Amino acid sequence: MSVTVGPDDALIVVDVQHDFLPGGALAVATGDRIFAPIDALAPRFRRVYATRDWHPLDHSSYAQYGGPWPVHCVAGTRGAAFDARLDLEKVDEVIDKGVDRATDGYSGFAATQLASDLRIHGVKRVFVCGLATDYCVKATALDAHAAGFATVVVADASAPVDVQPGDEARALDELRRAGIDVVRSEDITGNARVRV
Ligand code: VGL
Ligand code: ZN
Repeated sequence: MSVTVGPDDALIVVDVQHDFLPGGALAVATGDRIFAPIDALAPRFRRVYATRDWHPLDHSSYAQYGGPWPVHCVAGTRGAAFDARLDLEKVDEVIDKGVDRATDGYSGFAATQLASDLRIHGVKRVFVCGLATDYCVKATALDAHAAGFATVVVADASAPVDVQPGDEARALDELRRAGIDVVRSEDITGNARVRV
């Protein structure tokens, strides 16, 4: 299946932060694979969003508060900062999520301005990529679809935590069943930033 980037499309790059990359507190082992595909994709979109997991020190997702995760992405720390390999020149808007201790913040749409900002800019379809496929990419894509945006997940521009082997495949299946297209970046054609 091939899909062509047009003027009503936006790219949402999820949580490309130190703590989710090798060496980080909640590292995605294959996380480095996303940079080349994202670099190739981002310049072709008229609008690019980057989400950031941005938690308080007492966030409810941390193990010491009964949650599933080690402390990660504490607001303002190096672990929460974007990796320098993400070209912020291509990013139009940064969306912080999981800012309240009680919201897990997996989705870029949870308690943020993302949906209204997309609508203000006339976006009809979103392409979602980043970290991690089986958590925040999945949740963001499901919420985008539920909010009425056509939704495409770019599998190779994303990478999974894979707490259990097979979590990535299960997440992609769940997305397809919800009506979301799952593609690889080589199947994406077009460039909304050049006149054709
Ligand atoms: C994420 C676990 C906890 C993610 C965020 O970005 O996928 N995963 N917080
Ligand atoms: Zn988190």
